[in-house]
Amino acid sequence: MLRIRYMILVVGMFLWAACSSVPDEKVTPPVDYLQESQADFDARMEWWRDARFGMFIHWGLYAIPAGVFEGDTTHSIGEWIMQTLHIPVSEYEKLAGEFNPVQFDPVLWAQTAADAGMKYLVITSKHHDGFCLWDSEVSQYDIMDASPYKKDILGALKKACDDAGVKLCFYHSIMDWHHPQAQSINYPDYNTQDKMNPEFAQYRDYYLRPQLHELVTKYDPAVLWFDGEWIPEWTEDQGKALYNELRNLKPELIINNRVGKGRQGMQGMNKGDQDYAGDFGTPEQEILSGTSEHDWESCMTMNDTWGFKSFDHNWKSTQTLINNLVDCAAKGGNYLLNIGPTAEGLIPEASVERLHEVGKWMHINSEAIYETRRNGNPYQLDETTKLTYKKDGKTAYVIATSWPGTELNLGALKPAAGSKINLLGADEVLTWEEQAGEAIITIPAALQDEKNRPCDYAWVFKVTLSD
Ligand code: H79
Repeated sequence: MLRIRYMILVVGMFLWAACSSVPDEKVTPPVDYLQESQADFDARMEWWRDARFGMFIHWGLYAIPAGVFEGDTTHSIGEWIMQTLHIPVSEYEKLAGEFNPVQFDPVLWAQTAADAGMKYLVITSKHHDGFCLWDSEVSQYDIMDASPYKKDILGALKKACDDAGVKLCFYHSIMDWHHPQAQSINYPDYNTQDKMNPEFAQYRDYYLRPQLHELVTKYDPAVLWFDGEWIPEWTEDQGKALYNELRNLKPELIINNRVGKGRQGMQGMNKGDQDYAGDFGTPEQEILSGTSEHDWESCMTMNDTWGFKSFDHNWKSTQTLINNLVDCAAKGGNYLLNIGPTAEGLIPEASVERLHEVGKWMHINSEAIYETRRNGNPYQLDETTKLTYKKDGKTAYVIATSWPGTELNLGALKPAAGSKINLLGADEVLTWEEQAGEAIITIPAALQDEKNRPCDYAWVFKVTLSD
């Protein structure tokens, strides 16, 4: 008995010591992650560079009006409907009471991303409209407190993503049209975006930052993808401070450049005048015209909206999506391809069909995408023939997004002597020879018949560069 009491005492003291040694404030001085070495940066970015392909998900209250609010139609991007149709906060927020996505299937969403070959998924924890997809401790304007659904969407997705081997990441808007100490001050006069909220620091310190702490500590996201940083209240200094604060919470976290004020318009790369906070550039709806020495990710829609719009049927072809993925990889960037699920929780059929086709292509050809890096060699042979290089530099992939015909001239690309070149998805070793210093692959007659090719859309020739 005494022995048990003694053990309880010892265990109790141990627990007390353990708890009391966790201070409210960090006792160790915070690390200055703005001074990170190149080696540490490279190590942290490794999985992200290897991934090359991710899924963007824009999902929130705007999926309910889906482009039409009380008879008014927006011709702009759907998630901006509150702003573009001048809907007062008091009207828009009523949508929360209708948000009940009973058909949301997190396992299906995560599996859809994985099957398409996407290695990470970035979902809107909060878009500019301010509505939150998790039970935020500092907000009532969230899925648990304001909607009839009352389930933790981000929590369910976290589990599903972990199970599917997809890294969960969050988009989070710095701007907030709903919060009284943020941009709701500009409502209902929607055109005074330059009117600063004098209480913005309160929003930042008692709402925005606590929310980000919640997201990082509860869901352990791999990337935080900021947006809405262009508001005049937000400064580069605040961006740097937030970057450092979040990295101190989770050192391996990757954060986009919209955490600060570096980006140059929609092209998304940082201005060159100073070092800005953030790990990668964010071209929006465009792909860089060439390579860059910096990391970057092009985010793009599949139709013309991010958030679901019932009448937007302007879908890009699967061919275009694959061309874009290949173009990004060839130029050393990632491709973040968006879906906008419905208010019921369904991924639009047109998106599902295209993701399925991309997945079939990736099943054969993903080694030409994953773990590739930009290279000093050319990134393309011509407009439709792109090059990727495995990160060890030993293999190049020649990706032809239109069928090359009976021969393929590798131009400036030099295969190793005796390189066994083959088409991915087919074992046959292709003959090639050097003519006037350029390697020319002969493409067999059988492959001239589409039916005999291993895939549609784009064909990959694997070339050994050195042993
Ligand atoms: O989340 C997606 C967009 O909602 C967000 N970034 C991507 C990833 C984004 N925020 N701002 N922008 C994109 C720039 C968009 C400006 C426009 Fe408009 C919105 C053009 C038309 C609607 C506001 C209203 C500016 C002009 C009219």
